[in-house]
Formats: sequence, structure tokens, C-alpha cells
Amino acid sequence: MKDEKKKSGTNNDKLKDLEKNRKDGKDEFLTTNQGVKINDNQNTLSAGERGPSLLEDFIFREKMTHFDHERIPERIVHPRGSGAHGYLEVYESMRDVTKAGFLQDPGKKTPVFARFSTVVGFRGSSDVVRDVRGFAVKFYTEEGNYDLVGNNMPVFFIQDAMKFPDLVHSIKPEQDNEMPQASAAHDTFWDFASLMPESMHTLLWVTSDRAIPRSLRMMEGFGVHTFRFINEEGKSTFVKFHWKPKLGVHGLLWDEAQKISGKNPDFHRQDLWEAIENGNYPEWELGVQLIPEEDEHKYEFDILDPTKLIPEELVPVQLIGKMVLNRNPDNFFAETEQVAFHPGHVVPGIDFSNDPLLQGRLFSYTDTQLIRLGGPNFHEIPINRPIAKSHNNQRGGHMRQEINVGKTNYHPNSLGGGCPFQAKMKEGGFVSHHEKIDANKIRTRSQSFLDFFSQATLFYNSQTEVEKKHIVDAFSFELGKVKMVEIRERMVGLLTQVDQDLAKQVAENLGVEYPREPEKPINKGIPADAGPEEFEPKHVEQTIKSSLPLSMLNNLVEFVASRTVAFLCADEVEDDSLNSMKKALEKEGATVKIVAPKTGMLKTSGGENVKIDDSFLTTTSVVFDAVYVPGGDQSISKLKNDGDAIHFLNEAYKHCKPIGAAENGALLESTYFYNRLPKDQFSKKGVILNGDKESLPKDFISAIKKHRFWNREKAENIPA
Ligand code: HDD
Repeated sequence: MKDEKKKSGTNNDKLKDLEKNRKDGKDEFLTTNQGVKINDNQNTLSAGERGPSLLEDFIFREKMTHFDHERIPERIVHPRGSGAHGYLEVYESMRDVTKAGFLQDPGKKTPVFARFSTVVGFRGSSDVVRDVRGFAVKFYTEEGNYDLVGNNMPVFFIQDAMKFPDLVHSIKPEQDNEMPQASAAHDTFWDFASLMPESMHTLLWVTSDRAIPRSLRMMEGFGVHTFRFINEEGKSTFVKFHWKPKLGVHGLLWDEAQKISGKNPDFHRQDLWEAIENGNYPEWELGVQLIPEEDEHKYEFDILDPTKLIPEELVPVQLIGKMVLNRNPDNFFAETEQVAFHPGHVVPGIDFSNDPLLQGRLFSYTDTQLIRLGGPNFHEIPINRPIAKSHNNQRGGHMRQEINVGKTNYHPNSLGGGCPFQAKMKEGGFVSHHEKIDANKIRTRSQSFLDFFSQATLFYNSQTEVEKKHIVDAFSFELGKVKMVEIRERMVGLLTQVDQDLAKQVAENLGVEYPREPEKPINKGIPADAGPEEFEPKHVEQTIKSSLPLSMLNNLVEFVASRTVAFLCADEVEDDSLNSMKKALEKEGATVKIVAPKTGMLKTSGGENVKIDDSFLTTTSVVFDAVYVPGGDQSISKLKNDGDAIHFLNEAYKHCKPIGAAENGALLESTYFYNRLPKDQFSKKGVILNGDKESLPKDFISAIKKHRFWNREKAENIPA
């Protein structure tokens, strides 16, 4: 079954291309790398039974040497990631604005490999930390590889690549003691941030629940920078790229995320892998915001500034295709680890803008692959090689795979018939956009980049009250971990520039003084010889005060498929209430897991044997989307005496998850919330009790579609 699923994705040119490198040891002899069959893989060659090992043991030496060299340096940022294969299918031709071949024909499918990542944590850290998520897609187009190397947030911390090493040094574990792991909640990061007011907009995104996604399948992606589309006539149109997930954007709660980190640090990786294995293929629509060149200076922000987004109310997102991920990699290292992305991998029809962050990135990515993958031939690694033909005069270098024939490795040549030829533009040769530049060489920041706060305010204003509260909590947590009071105070000072209430609440939680007069922001990022007024941050009047797509909760997508529901059971669980709910949920595509006091099998009241998926020791409420308690007096009375079962329900309640129970919720009577909640409030708060075989599953499914019942958050103060 699984193999069939995997093969369903092989119908694409890149997967066929990878086929020649796939190796399967099934029914084969064990050999050395030189192909010599191995007779004994357990014992080293030694002088006598109890004597020393012999140096001549080439089999042992080869095995051990390879093992000693199995690791490569992890990515300096985005080291922990998960990848998958799939395709992009275009809805409509984009011919008017771009000549990019893969965007010309409706229905055209282009193979892709996508990799999602956290930024800060090491390769072995948890998936569910508060962080930006990388969202990188490699398109294997017929005109060469195109990489869209984006994030799940549309803005970035800094405006100029010159500051990137400082940003990353500050947010990574501190240099003296290498703590903390996978977290921005420490002094060096907030010291940097408090001196870098341009970070404010991105910090609002990072303190929102966008930074703790429920699933990699449930987050948006953004190209961040403004790029250019170029059409056949050479006309340029500015473009911003978006990925919109079919399942909508959903977050975890912070308390939940921290607990999942302990219980299942592979939470996102596993969710992506299982969704694909089970045929719930993740999908995103590719969207573009198109900005005619004439409109470059039309907005109150600079479209070259990567700390700004273009509100969708000003430039709507046009959906031009969909990406479906339908096949897991065969080998994590060969594919997900060795894939090398680069924003500079573009194809004719796509070009760069002068965004100073993007310009710096164009240098960094090849440079980093040289150290990470060990030399200049990383483009030959199967996952990186294009399906388009590639020929040039580059030769040699570590681990060269191609055997270039003939005499010539230079251009121009006559001995090789002048091959390979340069391609004219009409033959598909890449020609950079003819942008006129006539300028002095200077190091400065454009005046149009100096509004650091207005879009942070726009983002905050666009959130629901629940989302605002989570932002306050996140700032309070992050800054609460900062030891230097001055840093906390500086951050509160900066928050006053965004929203007074936000600043006040954070100040209160931190126990620092709330400045009566909003503090003048500190701007340390300017040249020493510039006049200070010149670089004073500005607040620019915004065209819109709030933007609907910026809130996750205002854009809820209701679905059940691939959500996981825990069934709390013990022996003598009642067959009917277990099976009818299970059937109803599975029909909707949900995954049901039987959770019981022990693992193994349990016996239903009807004498059936049911496999237990997890015990209270091996799982916890935080990894589920909803909980159901089937009926059966014996089963319920056993669970009533099990503190873990009661904690499971209390915690699910605290995290606002739907809870269903047969037989009027007898087990729930033992929870903290049951008697504190007026009975007529139950269903409004997502606790579904009353109902028969038909209505109970129906109501429970409707509750699951809502995902969470925010009306209970904090209100009942659950001690779980
Ligand atoms: Fe970067 C990796 C996304 C700014 C330098 N970056 C990397 C990855 C993603 C991004 C998704 C992981 C790719 C993968 O899965 O292998 N980076 C971004 C975005 C940025 C950004 C959306 C801002 C808009 N990055 C940025 C700057 C620089 C870099 C300003 C340096 C000037 N990024 C790198 C890097 C990495 C990288 C050091 C580390 C591993 C790699 O490239 O392959 O070169």
C-alpha cells in the first residue's frame, strides 16, 4: 500500500531523473564500496581469537572511514528541515507579464522539491519552537532550475544584508555557553533587536502564533522581496510571491508548543510525512501581487524594503497555480539535507529587484554551499541537478561526476566547433533586465526605508483580541527570559511606537516602568558622519489601518481531514459508541488513535479485541486536535481513577480543543472544568455530550471544524 502511494508521485521528470541514482539492496550480497562480497560483517580481522586487530583489514577500515565522514556541516541558518517532492500546476498563462516557460500554459505541471525549516535551532532541535519557518521551493523547469527561497512570514528583521551575520549571531545560542537552544528568548537577541528598530514589524509576526504553526501544511509562504517578471518584449513588472495553504493558516498555543517539544520534537516532520504517506497531499496555491513599474513609488512604503509587505487591499493576490506535495523523499540525507537552494537560481522571465537584502543573499547562498557540500560540483548532486540540459566549460573540482569528452574546455574555440554555443535571447539565453543605473557609490540607507513602525501597527491592528493577547504573552515570555533590565526597558520603549496598549501590558508583565511619553526610538544603524535628524525614524500615514488577510483567526478554514482525535478508552469500552464515532470521523478523513492506560490490546464490552495506539505514558493531549470519550461503565470507571486520563481532558480543555463524550460525559464529571461550567454553555464551548449515535458524531465533527473554542481560553483558569 505504502509503496503504491510512493509510486503515485513518480510520474514526473525529476523523479524519473532521480531513478538512476536510487539503489536497493534487496536480494543482493553485502559488498565493499569496491564491489567485493563481504563474508563476515561482525568481526574485525585479528591476530588470533583474543589478539589485536590487524591494519590490513580493508573491510573494517573502509566501513569505519565512511562512518567517520558521514556528517557534513549543518546549515548556519535553517539547519532543521523537512522536504517533499511534488509539482506546480499552472491555472492560467502569465504570458502578459513573464516569459518564464513554466508559467505559460494552463495545466502545465513542473516538478518541485520543497523544504520547510526552522531558522535558529540546530539540526537535532525541536520542530515546534517559536521561530520563522523557511519555505523553499525548487522548480525543475525545462529552462533550468528556479528557486523561490522564502519564509512563512512576508517581512524580514533587517533591511540590509550587511546586518545578517550580526542578526544571526545574536539570535543563535550565546557564544560563551551555547545556550539557549532554538530560542530567541535570551539577552543577546533582544539586545540586538532593541537597537534595531527596523525589526519591529517582523518581531510582531514572530510573537504571533504564525511562529508556532500547527503543521507545515498549514502555513503561508512568501518570497518576501519584490522580484521582477520580464515578458517577451523585455517589459518588467514587479512581483511579490505568495503561497496560500489549502487548509488555511493555523497555529499552536505556546503552552502546547512547549509541551510538544518534549513529547514529540518531530511533530511537524512526522505530520508532513504521514499526511503524504496517507494520501492527504498538502497543497498550496501560488499567488502573485503584480505592481506595474509606473507604480514603483506609489505607496507610503518602499517596495524594495524587505521589512514591508504590500497589503492585499492595495494590490490583490492573483492565484496562478497550485503546488501539490505527493511524495516523500527516499533518503533524508541524499535529498533533504543535500538540496541546495539559492535565490539567485532564476530562469528567463524572472529577475531581481534592488532590495539590498536580496542583493546580499545573491552572494551568500553559493558561498555557503561550497563549505556545506564541500566544493563547486554540488549542482551535480542528484537532487540539485536540473532536468534541463546543462553544458559549459567548467571542469574539475572535488567529486566531479560528469565525464566531459572532447578536447575543448574554453570559449571561444574552433577545435570543438565553437560548442557549447551562447544562446541568443530568442533561443532562451538569459539576459538581465536592462535597468538604467547612474549613481554614486555610497553606503547609506534610503530615506524611503525609515518608517519602522507603521506596518507593525498595521499588523497589530489587524489581529483579533485573542491574537493580540497571544502577542502580549509572547513578548512577555521572550523578554521575561532576558536578564538585563535595560534591554527590557528599551524594548518596551520601542513597543510604545507600535501600540500603547501593547507596550503597557508588556511593561506590566515585565515589571518595568511604562514610559509616560513614548520614547524616541533609538537608531544605531546609521553612518557616524550623518546628521541625526536625517535618519530619524518616521511615522508615515498609512492608507489602510487594518488588513484582513493578516489575521489567522479572521480567515479560518474549516476542515476535518487529517486532524487527529484521541479516543480515551479502557477495557470494556462500549463497542457501539467507539465504532460509530470512529467510522464517522474516518469518513471525514480524520485519524483516530486509541489511547489507554497501557499499550497492547483492549477488550470491548462486546468481546472484540482493539489495538491500542498509545498509552498515557507514550502520548499526551497536546499532540491531538480533539478528544473523545466513548461509553462503557467499566471503561469509564477505570479511567476515572487514572489521573493521566483526567489530566488529558483538562489539558485539552485548557488548549480550547473540542471534547466529545458518550453517555453524557460520565468521565468528564471528574475534570476540573465540568462542574464550573453551566450545562447550557457546554456545546458553545466545544464540549459535546448529549446526543445519539447520529447526532453526537455530527455535532462533534462540526466542533472539530472550528478547531478551537477561544471563548474558554484563560476564562476557566485550568490548572493543567
Ligand atoms: Fe537565507 C538559508 C530564507 C535572508 C543567507 N534562507 C535559507 C533557507 C531559507 C532562507 C528558506 C533554507 C533553504 C533550505 O531549505 O535549504 N533567507 C531566507 C529569507 C530571507 C533570508 C526568506 C529574507 C528575506 N539569508 C538571508 C540573508 C542572507 C541569507 C540576508 C545572507 C546575506 N540563508 C542564507 C545562507 C543559507 C540560508 C547562509 C544557509 C544554508 C543555505 O543558505 O543554504 O546562505
